[in-house]
Amino acid sequence: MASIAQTTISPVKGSFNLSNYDCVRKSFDWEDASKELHFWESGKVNAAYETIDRHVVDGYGDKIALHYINENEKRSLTFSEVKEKTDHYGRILKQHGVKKGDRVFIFLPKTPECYISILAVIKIGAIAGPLFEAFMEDAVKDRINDCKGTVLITDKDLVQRVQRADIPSLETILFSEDIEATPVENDREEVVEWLGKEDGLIIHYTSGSTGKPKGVLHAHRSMIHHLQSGKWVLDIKDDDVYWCTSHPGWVTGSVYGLFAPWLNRATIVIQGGRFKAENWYQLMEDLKVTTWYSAPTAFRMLMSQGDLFKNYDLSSLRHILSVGEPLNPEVIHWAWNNLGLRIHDTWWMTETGGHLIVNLPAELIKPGSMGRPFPGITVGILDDEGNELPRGEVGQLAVRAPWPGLMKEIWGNKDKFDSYFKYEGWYSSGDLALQDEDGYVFFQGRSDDMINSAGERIGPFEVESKLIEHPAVAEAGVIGKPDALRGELVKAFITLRTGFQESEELLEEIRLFVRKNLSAHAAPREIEVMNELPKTKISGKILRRKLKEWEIQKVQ
Ligand code: 6R9
Repeated sequence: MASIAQTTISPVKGSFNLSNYDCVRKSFDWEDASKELHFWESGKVNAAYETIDRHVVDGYGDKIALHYINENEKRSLTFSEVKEKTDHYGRILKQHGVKKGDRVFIFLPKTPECYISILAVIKIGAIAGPLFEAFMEDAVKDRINDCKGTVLITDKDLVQRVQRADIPSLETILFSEDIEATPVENDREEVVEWLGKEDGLIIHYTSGSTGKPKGVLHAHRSMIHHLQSGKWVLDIKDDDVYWCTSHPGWVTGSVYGLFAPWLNRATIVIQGGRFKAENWYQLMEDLKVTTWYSAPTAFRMLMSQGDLFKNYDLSSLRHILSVGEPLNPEVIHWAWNNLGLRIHDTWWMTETGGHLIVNLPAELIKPGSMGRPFPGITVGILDDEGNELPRGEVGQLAVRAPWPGLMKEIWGNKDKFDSYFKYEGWYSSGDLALQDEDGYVFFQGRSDDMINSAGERIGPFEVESKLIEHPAVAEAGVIGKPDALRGELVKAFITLRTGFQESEELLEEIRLFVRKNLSAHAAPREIEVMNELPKTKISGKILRRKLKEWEIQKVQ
């Protein structure tokens, strides 16, 4: 059995939305969770309605729905205002002929307009495709082309990265700067399109290890998962000020930055601009943030700033959560010793649509573990034949399927979708883990070549494909190199075409080439030139595993 941390941290005193996990675990039923939502009675399903409009109908229209804060801007909107804006955006989209099931992409920085656009698309029954603001030309183009998006909402700055001529399905580009002032022809028209639980909600692209990013499509039924995990894991209460630091282009930013908090009627914080420790602490002080959901890389960056937190009043903070990459025990101890708060790790994936393994606020935390299965979720650790392994053994982390948040399909790729269900009755995550006697799950790594840098999933294939488009690069193998701050960093091994000489300028040019065409987070931070790359004897495939072994040996 792998060695695991034995120290635990008890819950701090307080009232929690769920305080008896073992009892609830046995009796919990997803159907019951749905009853809170309007559609349970009305039969009319629309996640945007449940997220915003429902609260206005229930008399909470004047409650602050969001605080927006950027270097030179600060504003707030109530639930009524968000409702009106999503209605207006929805009507404009309808005027442009958007219909149920159409794919509408949103390519905007983290602003209220980004959130409003996503909800407006959903409100009129179309499928929202949020794109991360740092994506470059090819990343934007590939995603819209894959599911044939017809409309794009962007701004006059980001539109420069949209190569319209290469996206034949794209009929309309709308600028968020203009939508507000554009008149609608019929401002009485009913905006909400009533749907079924299985209808498409949102599509998130995520990296694979062997191909282009895949479009993970979620259905409206996911809102049950979002609602319930928001209640129990985020522990949202009516006077909370909730801040999720992720952009809605990543699944954490949509599910736990938008849906889960707003389904639970929380006031959310939307923060623009780049990471800066001072600004983050200042924001928490100014807005009296109570609940904060972020990622290990961000916590490690704050930790590296030492006592900086002492300059700020963080007394409103009561609940911290983490996701996306392994959360080091030392980070948990740092927060406990310095902020007096535990960090609650959560494990899930784009494909799972919501939390599956969690640390509930009222439960013991074992630093080093990701927590225990969410009520209603059964985890299995499987061997390569799909048999369950005894507690304490490392194997494939799998989950009994289905559950409400589980993806509906991989866009246009049934084989890929089916590959997640190769063991009868189980969803296979691709992660390796062990589960201890108490049910706590410990992450052990990936079973494939996926890279996790600062919580972002990066497929080596996509980076390799981009590298070899550069005229100097003959072949490329890309791996995640262990890194204290980012978990892993993207490292490329390349061979050069004849006629090219290795030089610092050339390597920098190659790095910028990937950065400019793909995205900043996928650009290799290190590039090493080799005479040849290790390959499999029979098929001649580049052996990423070998490259990784070398790299790890170098570090040790
Ligand atoms: C929500 C999200 C999913 C992959 C997942 C795993 C890694 C996520 C983690 C974690 C260790 C945690 N991951 N949470 N690893 N501890 N608490 O992150 O989705 O971007 O699809 O990534 O991230 O490897 O399989 P996504």
